[in-house]
Amino acid sequence: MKEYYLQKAEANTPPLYYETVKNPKTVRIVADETDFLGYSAIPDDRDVSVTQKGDSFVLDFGRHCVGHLSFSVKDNGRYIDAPVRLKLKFGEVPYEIARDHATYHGRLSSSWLMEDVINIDRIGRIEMPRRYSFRYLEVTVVSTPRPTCLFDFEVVCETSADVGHLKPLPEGTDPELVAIDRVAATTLRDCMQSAYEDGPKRDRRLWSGDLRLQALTDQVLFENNMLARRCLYLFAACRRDGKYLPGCLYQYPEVTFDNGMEISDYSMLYCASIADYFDHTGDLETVRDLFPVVKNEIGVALDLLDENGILTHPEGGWLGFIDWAPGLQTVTGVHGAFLYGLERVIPLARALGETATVQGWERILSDARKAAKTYLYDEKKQAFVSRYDNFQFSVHSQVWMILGGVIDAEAGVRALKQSLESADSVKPVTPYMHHYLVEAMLKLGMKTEALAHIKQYWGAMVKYGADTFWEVFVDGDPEVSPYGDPAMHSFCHAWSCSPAYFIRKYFV
Ligand code: RAM
Repeated sequence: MKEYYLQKAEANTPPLYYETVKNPKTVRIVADETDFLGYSAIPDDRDVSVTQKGDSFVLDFGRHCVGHLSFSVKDNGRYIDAPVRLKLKFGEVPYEIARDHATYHGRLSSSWLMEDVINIDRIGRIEMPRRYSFRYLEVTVVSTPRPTCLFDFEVVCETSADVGHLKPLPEGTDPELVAIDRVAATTLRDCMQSAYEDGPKRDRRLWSGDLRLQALTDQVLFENNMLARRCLYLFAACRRDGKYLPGCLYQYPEVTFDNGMEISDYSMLYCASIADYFDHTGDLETVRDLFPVVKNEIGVALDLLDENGILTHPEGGWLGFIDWAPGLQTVTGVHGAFLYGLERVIPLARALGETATVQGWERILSDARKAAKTYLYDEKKQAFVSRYDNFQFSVHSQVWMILGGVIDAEAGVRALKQSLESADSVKPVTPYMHHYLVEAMLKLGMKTEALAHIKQYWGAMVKYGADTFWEVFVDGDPEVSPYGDPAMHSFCHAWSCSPAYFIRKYFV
């Protein structure tokens, strides 16, 4: 089956579209306390056409680019008789240019920080072999024997998004929503490559949790069903009997993954992605191909139900993801994601004529919801707080229980509002978790609150000048970081593109 899935993935590799971005402007990066990360770019009218050893300038390409950089180098009348050594530093946001990489103290490898030193032995056109993700480029002339001219910088941007397919929002749409939708579309565009990458700056991996939100949002923006299909098959190729799928996979040099990267909530969301894909395309053939994987994922979860019927975490692997909120307890969230995924795949079984499976899953879903109400809900508090999560009170638990269909709308609104208003509850830190918060609000009929939340949360990033939405965002607290250092953050992170989905589906 693996070979078949790989072939299908290969056959669904989408074409890339290219666009050249030229004529960057020279800017200066300056401290700016009104900016979220403390820096912004202002025009620089210095003449940088001839440079000497030690000179440095910053270029602004005017938009977020994912692609290959090239530029020209020539002498200024006298032969350059030694290599020209340049340092190139790339930033999606001004902060990354301002930040001294030597002070990086995060957990992930510093080699992700986008910086290269190159030696030019022969002047002419220089084509950089790596793909970068950036808007700003700092060029430092580390060494040159004689005055050197650096010019005609350009980027050939690449994406598998057909931007011609993107429809403008109807005339008269609230300008705040238009701005949020535009940034969301740019974010998704730049994460769409040969797979839905999580972020083109860093991991460049296909994560199932991110895939779900990207494919869903893509349905209302570029509609690259081929890419969605490819990604579903790529994961299927990584399936192992009796184990959850890996939470992420690598495409190159061949499709592979790390052991120990199983993430139970992500597995359920992978199943939900197949349902999303089916709802959008009606492509039953693909569902039939992928259904053994769905059955495997659900089967693994069922084996992990404890004596109370609550989903426990697998040995090894991650203890559920849910969000990067520090110290978050995830049993309730993971159980909710299981209910959510299971509810979504029942119609798939029905469409395939698997009657016994439908009946079995319906019974399990109902039992697992009852178990959640019995063991995860605190009647006194009127919210989901339990010993399973060390009695931690979080927005996350309420959201996933609502999405899992455990309580009715009235009780759901009460629990959710309580968790949002409480000073002691754990709050979401990623746009990814904020997506599910908005989804829970919509499920409860809180349409006004959902819209206000989109404007407040994603709208705040737009006000800070975001070209693309960020991986992590807690307004007023730029230091919140899953990696121990915001320099590692991806500032074009696909899981934050979903307000476009909400806007186009519910608010225009
Ligand atoms: C990070 C990435 C990715 C996410 C995982 C859980 O490495 O941000 O998008 O899915 O965490």
